[in-house]
Amino acid sequence: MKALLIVDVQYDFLPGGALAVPDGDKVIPVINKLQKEFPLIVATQDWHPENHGSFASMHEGKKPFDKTTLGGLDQILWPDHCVQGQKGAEIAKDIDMKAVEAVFRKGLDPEIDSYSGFFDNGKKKTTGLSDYLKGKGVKTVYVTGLAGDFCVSFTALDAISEGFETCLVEDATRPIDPDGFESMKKSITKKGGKIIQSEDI
Ligand code: VGL
Ligand code: ZN
Repeated sequence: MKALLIVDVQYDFLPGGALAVPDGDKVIPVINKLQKEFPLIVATQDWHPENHGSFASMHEGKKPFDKTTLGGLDQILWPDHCVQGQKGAEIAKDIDMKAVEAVFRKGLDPEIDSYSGFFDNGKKKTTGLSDYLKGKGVKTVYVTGLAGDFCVSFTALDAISEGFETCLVEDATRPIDPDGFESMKKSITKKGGKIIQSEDI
């Protein structure tokens, strides 16, 4: 059994959003077209309280993309984004949600960031995604969405650690930083994941 994971296709990651990913909207038609190939489709949603510790606005004298530590981990500071209940946190209406069986929210704890759809960045708490997929008999996951170098890649790495055969669908994602994405793709292949194109599915 295979599952499609649609990571964080939310307005704040699309052009015009608070943390816009260049060409982020280009992933939408690719993801919608892929959906028909999958018996199980799951989405994730970055869902921060307004005082989230990953926001530069919470740290005096810091600006977005500065570095700090949060909960003992290295942390990039972001513009305020995906604030619970705000428009920017909504999953883009152009993503076809009819066949999406569940949405896993992450990033709720103000004290720690959560890039992966499976665990927070300290691997302290699970979102429940791994057990959910295993309970459905999923063996292979295909990871899509935004941003390629952060939440998509961290989700893929955790999927590998959780024992799933893992494919990152390159044309169904876009990165914030292309160089960062190149090194994340190398980490994924080194751990046994695959980088594929949607036409390979
Ligand atoms: C993301 C940075 C901060 C993502 C979420 O979805 O890739 N990136 N929060
Ligand atoms: Zn976030």
